[in-house]
Amino acid sequence: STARYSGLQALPCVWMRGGTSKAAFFHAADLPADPASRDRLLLAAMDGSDLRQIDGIGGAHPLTTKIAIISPSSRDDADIDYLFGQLVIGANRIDYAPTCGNILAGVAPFALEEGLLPCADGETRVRIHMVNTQSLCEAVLPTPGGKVSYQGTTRISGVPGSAAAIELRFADVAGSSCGALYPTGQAQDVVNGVPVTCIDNGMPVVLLRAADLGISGYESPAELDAHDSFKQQLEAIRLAIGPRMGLGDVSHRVVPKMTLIAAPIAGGAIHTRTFIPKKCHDAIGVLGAASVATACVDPATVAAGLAVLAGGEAVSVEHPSGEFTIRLTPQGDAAPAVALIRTARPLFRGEVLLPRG
Ligand code: NQM
Repeated sequence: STARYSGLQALPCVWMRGGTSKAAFFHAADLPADPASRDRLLLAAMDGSDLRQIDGIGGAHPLTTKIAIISPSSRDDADIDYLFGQLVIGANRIDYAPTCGNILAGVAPFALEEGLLPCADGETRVRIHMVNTQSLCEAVLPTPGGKVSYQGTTRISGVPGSAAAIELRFADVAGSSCGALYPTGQAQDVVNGVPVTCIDNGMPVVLLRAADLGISGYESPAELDAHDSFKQQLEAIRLAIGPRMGLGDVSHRVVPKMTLIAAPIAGGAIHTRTFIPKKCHDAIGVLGAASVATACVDPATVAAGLAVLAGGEAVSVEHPSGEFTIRLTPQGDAAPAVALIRTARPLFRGEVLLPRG
């Protein structure tokens, strides 16, 4: 499936923006079936070893060095399988523990454009099996005249301009990685003297009140990234709680994400700074936001007293570059169902070239 190019190996690839992230999309069929050989190829394509990723196409930031591997679904209740990989820059490894809800927004356009399933006339629903967490998402996107449409009036914080809306619906993502909505068995724990809420409604997240760590929670991401003692304290809490969340030793993993919360300042429900897990996010992840929103509607979590709930199903999560609205629909005793809007766009289609062997 790969072709020669002046002694280099050529691998078909689509570079895609999904929400506020970017990823290299590959067909599983174009990659080696053996995971070790596959990862060697992907790490060479992206450059996993260098912080600037100078010898590959990765974007030298966790949000722009992501990988999506796509195939027809192995499940009867899904159309497409989506395996997500987070390249850990400089560590030369790919973490398959979490999924990514931003890159998920690009999966349906990729699958339709690449002919993996047909487009309906009007709108198309694509049932996506998120292989990392073995959970399902239904993506709904406009396909007027049986073609994917990227133009539209939907704006999302962190992306310039407007585009067509892609709706993502998740009925059952609680405990996606940890097995339970509250992986430690309770809505609050105390770690190294700091009260936290560990929650997984699609993404394992640890919520902490910024004030409990001696910061306001309104600092810029750059300011927080430069605050060494604070970041050491945050990482110590993450390493201590990871095993109690059922994630094992998380020293080389990108989960759990750490979200600092503070009172809202822009009409939303909560204000956030999220670490993924060591670098501060310029916005917030999709399923990370879903987990944070879910914590906000439960008075037993550390968000109680800070979260301002407007009533209704929309929970607006404020972040450094705007807000992210998560729609939470109650489902009896189960965790609430999650729905949200993203946009996505293919940026480049071609072949990534690799040294042979
Ligand atoms: O939480 C960043 C992103 C993400 C992941 C991260 C995401 C999600 O913004 O589902 O979207 O948490 O590392 O792409």
